[in-house]
Amino acid sequence: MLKLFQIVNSLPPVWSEKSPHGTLGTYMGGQIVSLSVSAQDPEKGNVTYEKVSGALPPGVHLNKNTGAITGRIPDIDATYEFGIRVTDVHGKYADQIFSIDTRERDQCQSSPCLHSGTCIDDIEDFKCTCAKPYGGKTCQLNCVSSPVGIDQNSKKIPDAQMSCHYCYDDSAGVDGRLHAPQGWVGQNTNSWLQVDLGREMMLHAVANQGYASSNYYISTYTIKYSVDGNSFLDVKNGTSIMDFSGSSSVNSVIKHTFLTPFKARFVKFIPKTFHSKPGMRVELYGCDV
Ligand SMILES: [Ca+2]
Ligand SMILES: [Ca+2]
Repeated sequence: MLKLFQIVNSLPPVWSEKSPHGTLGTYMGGQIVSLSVSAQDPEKGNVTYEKVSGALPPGVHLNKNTGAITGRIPDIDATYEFGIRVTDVHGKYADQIFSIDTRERDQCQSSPCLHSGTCIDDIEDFKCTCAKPYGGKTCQLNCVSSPVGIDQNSKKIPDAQMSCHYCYDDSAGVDGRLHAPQGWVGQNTNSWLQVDLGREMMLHAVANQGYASSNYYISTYTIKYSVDGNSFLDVKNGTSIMDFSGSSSVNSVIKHTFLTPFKARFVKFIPKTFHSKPGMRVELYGCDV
């Protein structure tokens, strides 16, 4: 009977005048916040807090026992409005609307792009448009001197991604790595050595050597490239297909920088003129896109 009397006569909690009603402030993306809302029950009993409408910023949470609002502010320009209900032990409640303003942070402010790259701000991120020949997240790489890793000494490109066509004798695609012990050997100008980079890259340069232990080397070769492995384009010098000079001896490394860097996943090396048999070992230089 006493309990029933208490429930009927229990007054709802009252939002604290000291609590920052309405807007809880403006915060920058990435900022860690620790705010709170509070209400007291006239009967001095415990109260709980619950969001009953709207939305808190993603990553920000309300503690139902303490009214604490904590978390990491999202990197976005927005106003989040939400209703919180405070309830006493008798089920009596009071609602209040709150809001939090968030501001996208300019991730370009610290000038993260190197070598005259242009920074573009993004959500929680930035993108660099790099000046030639630089690449990488912050334009930190010189793409002309960044090997993709065909080289025998790094083998970042797995064996399964090296192939060849009209290979001479038991020569295989994997033999075509720069600094490989022997080298890839084709039969004629219908032969080719192919490298699948595993992903699209922006390619800036190429290097080749001849076959190591015989006098097989390529005098000139052409390059075809593709993003899908089906339709290939020629690397051109203006309107005509570019001839790349090979090594004049088997072991010297001859490197060429492409006039225009190109985006590709598959690259074919095609012998055009050669000494004895078309033998070669290759590396490409470039950056991820
Ligand atoms: Ca009460
Ligand atoms: Ca941003």
